[in-house]
Amino acid sequence: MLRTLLLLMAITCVSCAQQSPPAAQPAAEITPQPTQQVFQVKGTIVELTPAEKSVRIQHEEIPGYMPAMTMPFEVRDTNELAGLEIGDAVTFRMTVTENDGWIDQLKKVSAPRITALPKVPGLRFVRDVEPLNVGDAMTDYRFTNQLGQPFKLSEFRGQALAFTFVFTRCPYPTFCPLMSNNFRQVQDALLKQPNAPTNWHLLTLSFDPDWDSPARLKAYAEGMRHDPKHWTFATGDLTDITAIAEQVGEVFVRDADGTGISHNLRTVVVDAQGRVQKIIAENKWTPEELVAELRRAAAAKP
Ligand SMILES: [Cu+2]
Repeated sequence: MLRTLLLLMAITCVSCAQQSPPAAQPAAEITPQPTQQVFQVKGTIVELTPAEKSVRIQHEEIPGYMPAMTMPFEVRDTNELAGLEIGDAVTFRMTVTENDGWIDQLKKVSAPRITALPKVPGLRFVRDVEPLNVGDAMTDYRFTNQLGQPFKLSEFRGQALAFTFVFTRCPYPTFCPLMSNNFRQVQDALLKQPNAPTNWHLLTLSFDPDWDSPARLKAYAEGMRHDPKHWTFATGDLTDITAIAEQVGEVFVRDADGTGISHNLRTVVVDAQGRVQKIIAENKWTPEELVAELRRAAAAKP
């Protein structure tokens, strides 16, 4: 869908260019990268973590790109965070490329400061699970794959398993699309490496089961060029998805208008003996690291 949008934008730009006289064309110095999109966005600061070059913002809808949601953004120049506080209304420029996204030009605006954090709609309580730690036996769950077939996590026993969470409508390049692109690189690397193990599997779980039907997941999986023998996409009962998410620190909250989902990221490696080997937070990991974890997990002995 993003590609269609970019294509449309490119078409629009071409038609503008044809209408303007050639002399008025800006020189090459302002030529943006072809796949770069820039948006002017408004929002409210929810969390400031300058050490991680990150600011969590409850942002308004970005028409044509992303519904309103609360999410962390990378701030390349942390000097821009000076003087900003939680609750400040801000405007900023958001730049997204095919694989990256960041914000700059953060400016406080004189909107009334909110005194309380935004109310979280649709919070679900599933408290009958314990958090999982490294070394724990992975809890068994039953989900449904992209072909509509039910399966259990315990069926991957004997294989190294990495699972992560996405929702297929997530557009922001450093969030869900990055998790899927990383998984594809892991898949391709393990399929190509001559001495790689063969007992490994990737699992992408949707936390948007209302929208992400098996058919939609299948289309998404094919877009990712998945090898169905090694990479499963799954949906399931929201109670189960919430429970497994909660066990590994994955949090997702549907936004008030019902289309966006605010969420963090977790990627979990379970070894061939069914034990949790690693829980990787957020998006700073590389495909190479996950390949190394899976190779170790595939060789796990009792
Ligand atoms: Cu996402």
